[in-house]
Amino acid sequence: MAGVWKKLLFFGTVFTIAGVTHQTGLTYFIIQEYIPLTDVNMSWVEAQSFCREMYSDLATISNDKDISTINTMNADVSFWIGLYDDVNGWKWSQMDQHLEMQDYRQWQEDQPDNDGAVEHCVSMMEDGFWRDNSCFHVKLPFICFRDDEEDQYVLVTEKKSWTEAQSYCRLQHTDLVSVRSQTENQQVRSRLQEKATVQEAWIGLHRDAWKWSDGSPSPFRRWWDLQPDNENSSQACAAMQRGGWSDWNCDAEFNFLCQNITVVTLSPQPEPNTVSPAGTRMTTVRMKLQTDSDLKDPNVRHKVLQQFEAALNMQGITDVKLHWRNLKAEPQTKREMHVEKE
Ligand SMILES: [Ca+2]
Ligand SMILES: [Ca+2]
Repeated sequence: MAGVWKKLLFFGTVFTIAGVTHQTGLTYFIIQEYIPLTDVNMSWVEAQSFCREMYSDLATISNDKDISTINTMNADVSFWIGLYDDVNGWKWSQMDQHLEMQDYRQWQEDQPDNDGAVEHCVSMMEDGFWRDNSCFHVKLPFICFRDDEEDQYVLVTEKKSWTEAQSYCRLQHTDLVSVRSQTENQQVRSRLQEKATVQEAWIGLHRDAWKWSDGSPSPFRRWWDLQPDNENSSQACAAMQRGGWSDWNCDAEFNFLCQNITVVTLSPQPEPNTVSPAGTRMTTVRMKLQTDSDLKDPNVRHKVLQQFEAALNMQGITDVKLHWRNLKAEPQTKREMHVEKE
């Protein structure tokens, strides 16, 4: 069943080159191929599993060119992409300084709610319970930790954003405070209660928001106006429609966009370039392709050549004609490519 999908849908795939790097005589190409799944609706997690099983992952979209490529493949429908809000990715500011991960949490009822999709930092109320707030737009007093056995907790009553508070604590003391147990929570709460004017203060808990399923660090985003909004505090997965993105409940069922990543390794050949009688220089390049795509498919092979040619052009090498040459003694996936330069 899944195999049939792959075969039927493969016709609609588009390749783009995601990156070219050089490393000690070898050149690596990473070819990203988008595969739209338009005949099936799944939740985001189901779609992710499907893409990981059949291809590489749900799609990462890294630039305007990717958007244009995808727009030629999909009409008005909504479809999942690989972007998700890591709502459980809480970490302590001090973890950056190798503090051990702890699971202790003291959330207020109905928190964290990521109201408006902008709440990625945490404050403590005077009753000792926590809630999430905007790291940039909300200004609060805060509690720093300092490495001093006598007096570890410093309440700063000046109101700052979480990010400003973190910088202040790191500069003046050690860091924003970590709260890793009921005992520590009580100690920090006591410090907060010492000032009657302070009802709420930043602590060191925070998280990153949107992440790509394949781990790509790409910061590219193409949200529609007023999105993401985390409507009803229940939206943590991104879908694309008509070129822009919105956040949706991850249980919604949509079409989706997978990606296949092909890693192409070029090995330099030992023999020198040969010049044909007609004056054409012929270079043989051995390529190793790591891919789930069917390299016996002429369509796939043609597209790999196209992308390779585009990559050569980007490096100022033009007027080349590329051909595949099969090597009988080698496994199916190892082939040589001819580069003719006129
Ligand atoms: Ca909140
Ligand atoms: Ca939304």
